[in-house]
Amino acid sequence: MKDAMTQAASNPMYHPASAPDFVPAPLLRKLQLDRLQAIVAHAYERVELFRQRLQSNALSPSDIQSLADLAKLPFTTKTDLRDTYPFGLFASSLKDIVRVHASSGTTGKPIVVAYTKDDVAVWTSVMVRSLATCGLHEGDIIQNAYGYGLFTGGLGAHYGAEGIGATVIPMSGGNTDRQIMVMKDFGVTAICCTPTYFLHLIDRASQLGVDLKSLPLRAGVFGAEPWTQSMRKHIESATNVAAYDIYGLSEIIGPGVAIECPCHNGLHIFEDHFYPEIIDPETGKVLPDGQEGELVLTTLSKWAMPMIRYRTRDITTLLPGSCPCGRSLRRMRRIGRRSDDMLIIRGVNVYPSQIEAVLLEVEGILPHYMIILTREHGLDQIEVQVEVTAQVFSDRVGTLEALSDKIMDTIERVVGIRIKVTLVEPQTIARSEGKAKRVIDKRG
Ligand code: DLL
Repeated sequence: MKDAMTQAASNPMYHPASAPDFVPAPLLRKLQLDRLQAIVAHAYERVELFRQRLQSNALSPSDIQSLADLAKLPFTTKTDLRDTYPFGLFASSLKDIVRVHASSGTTGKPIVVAYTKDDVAVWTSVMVRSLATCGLHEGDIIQNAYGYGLFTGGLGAHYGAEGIGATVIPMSGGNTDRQIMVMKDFGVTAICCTPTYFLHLIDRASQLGVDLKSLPLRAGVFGAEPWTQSMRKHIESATNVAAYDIYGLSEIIGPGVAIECPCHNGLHIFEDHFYPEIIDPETGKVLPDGQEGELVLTTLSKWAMPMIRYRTRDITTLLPGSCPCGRSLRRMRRIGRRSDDMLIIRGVNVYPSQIEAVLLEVEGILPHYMIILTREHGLDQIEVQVEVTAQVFSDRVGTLEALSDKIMDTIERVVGIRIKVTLVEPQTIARSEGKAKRVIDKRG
């Protein structure tokens, strides 16, 4: 242990908060097993759904004698969170819960997640370790442009940035011109936001005549949606920003489940808190490292709402071999796609089924619609084209506009972002011969 730590500590990028990233694998596995046994026992005692599932499979917490035994336990899915809405999976009493967040469910209701004081401390610690991995420390000025609110991005990055001792500018999302002004005037050294929003900031800064290369901005912590190597190249050529990929999801904790290191070859998972498995999404069978499949995560140290074998729907691979940075934490390949139909628009999770549920409630609307995604100036745009009856379509223009405004308002209330709605004549939307195609993604 001493050797790995001494070696790590001599690296100029090393931050003391990163010490747990370098714990030798055998010690890490032992810690994981201890934590797994404790959390499974806690969930069994406190969460009815989990207890019933184990009992109906003739299992009990004492069946977990090794990390491999985890594969005996049933999966948890987003549907379980929906069915127990809002507090049914809480494993602590409300008096011990200091925070809740929420994220999109597959229909109208969000899914709710909870944290005790200790859970918030764990979350802060993994965010501190994430930012430390990106080379940030005391003295950095971090502009946090993730949305504050029920979304975990804002407060997650905020606590991490404060925890590392940096100066945090809690900008939240939007108000692009002001973001650029602050970035320039306050001497911002790092930014946290979705990668597409940063592309938009680059475009807007250029329109405003602000040369981002002349600013002290040197690191970007980008996540909450898939992005690509070519986006990284674009960011790194237009600015002096080293772009780091950060991954997380509300159900597990929020941002800070995994982070890229300066080697930029996969994201290190904070395995001492989140145990990863890769499964075949069709059969549920656990796959060995190196094979692509769906990421399943188990929280090892979250008490308010433990998640045992949560099916993330995110497709990735656990990379075999060690990373030159010396971290013992396993890496996953960046997430490029999901095994379900969830779309991520400007960092907001959107299910086509949420949009459909709103449309089907409106009189005069036909069940034929298409969701069209495009990207303009780096920002995702989403439009819904939906057929209306011939009678509605022949109404006055003002009536049609009022109807589409009403639908836009309702979708915004349900989904959380404003989506352009265009009403079209019957028979305009292409009919499909097989499975209905509801989404055209032209974002490239
Ligand atoms: O997006 C948490 C987060 C905030 C992560 C800020 C990173 C930065 P949710 O809103 O619950 O939580 O959405 C989680 O977003 O299952 C992935 O499909 C996707 N996602 C998150 N990070 C990445 C990433 C936050 N780096 C869902 N690359 C996840 C690709 C990502 N997809």
